[in-house]
Amino acid sequence: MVPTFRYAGEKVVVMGLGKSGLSAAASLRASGADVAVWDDQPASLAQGTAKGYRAFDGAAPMTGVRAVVWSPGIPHTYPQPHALATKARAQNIQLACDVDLLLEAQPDASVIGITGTNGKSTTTALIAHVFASAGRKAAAGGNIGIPALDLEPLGIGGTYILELSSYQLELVPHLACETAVLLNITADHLDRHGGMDGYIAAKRRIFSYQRPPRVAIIGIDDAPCAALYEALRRDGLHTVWPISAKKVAPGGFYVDNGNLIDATGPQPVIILDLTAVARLPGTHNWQNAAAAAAAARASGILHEAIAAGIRTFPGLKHRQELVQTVGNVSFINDTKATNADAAEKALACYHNIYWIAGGRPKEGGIKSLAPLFPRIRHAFLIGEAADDFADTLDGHVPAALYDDMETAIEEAGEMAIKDHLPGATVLLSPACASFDMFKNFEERGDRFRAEVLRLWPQKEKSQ
Ligand code: UMA
Repeated sequence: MVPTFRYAGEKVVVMGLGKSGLSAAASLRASGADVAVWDDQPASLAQGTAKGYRAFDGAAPMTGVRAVVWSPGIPHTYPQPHALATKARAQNIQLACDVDLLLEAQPDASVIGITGTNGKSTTTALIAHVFASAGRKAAAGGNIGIPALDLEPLGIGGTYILELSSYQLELVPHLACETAVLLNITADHLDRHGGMDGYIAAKRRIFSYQRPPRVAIIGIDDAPCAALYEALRRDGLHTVWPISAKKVAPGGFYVDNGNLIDATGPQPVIILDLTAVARLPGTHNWQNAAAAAAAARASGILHEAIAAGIRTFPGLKHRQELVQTVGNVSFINDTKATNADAAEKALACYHNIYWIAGGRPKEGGIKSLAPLFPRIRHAFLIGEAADDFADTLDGHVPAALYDDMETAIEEAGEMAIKDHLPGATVLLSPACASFDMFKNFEERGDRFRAEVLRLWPQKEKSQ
């Protein structure tokens, strides 16, 4: 746990008692702060009071409150500000999330921030793995699922590798990354940012107040990021390294014919052949690898050590995770694909796909995936989006609707095993949020893994 002594003896309100709120409350209390907590869900609030925290009295004035630690999932501006956010701001109290408390508490440690619509967890974990295999003192956390204050104090010589969501980027006034990575931008979370401009503005904050050597690493494979890249180059404040998985990126890191290339020096240097790295399939993962290599290089890690780290990366749960193989059928858990753009990345990696999709729909549905429909043998649709997805697939892909994911898994697996097509893949890549049927995407992925292993327990081969 990272202590937050700056707030010792001060009144602090922790708003939201999910993972990050509970972690912040624990650090603050252990550091001597006077902590009051709130959560709009009575059960979550009760969990907090059962731990001995005082419930915040929403009707009382906020006199003497030094800070409000805001959970990133709670709206504070769009679509409507939460009443407590309005009240705090009226008292000139700035909202900040747990990541900000870490940055305040650990000013001597270095910070690498990673954001982007897709791929940020894989990139964060990959950077952390490269640092660990190079013998560097580092810790990864943030949106990846490890609350910032649950990390260890690193101090001087240590590096925090922080996955930052657009929600968190609006709540980190002390952010000052040595190295900041923006992977890509496609529409997501627009309701929380008042539209696309607000979402891009939130992502851009990762480059604010960077500390020397101020390395800005930006994917140039989508229009919003390419425009930001040009703008940062023009402002002259940063060392800007472009990254691409699709084209030559002079002065940056890119992938050509599967080779990851560092072109920041006088001559381009091949770091390694990514086609041989089974845990990073697809061009989207090649972009993640290019970003990770760039971030490691910015911290002085040599090419050989970067290549060794990338080669031995074990992969992440819930992102194209190989759960089981039965004969020639692979069962892949890609529950983290909560929008069409993320699902597209996985669909592009396989042929003869038995696709389990659906959940709480995102704007635009799956129309953008039409070019990949020929890869899908059959769709098994669940959740609130099922009818809409079936309409989009009609005439292109045979589809059936299911009330629960378990039945969809069983039928998808049986059909794939019976069809016996080469490289067949049962792919959970829902292109939807999970909240209509599950607590979160992790629960959806855990249930997929458990059900696959219950139905086909024999582990024949692992990747
Ligand atoms: N709550 C209220 N009032 C509201 C809304 C929510 O009181 O109006 C309460 C809920 O009852 C709940 C708490 O706030 O108890 C939830 O807080 P939270 O949603 O911020 O969740 P945490 O458990 O603290 O998790 C957060 C991140 N969640 C979100 O940003 C939504 C986690 O990212 C992150 O891993 C964790 O902190 C640790 O840093 C998850 C996520 O879905 C993975 N992120 C989004 C994404 O990746 O797309 C941004």
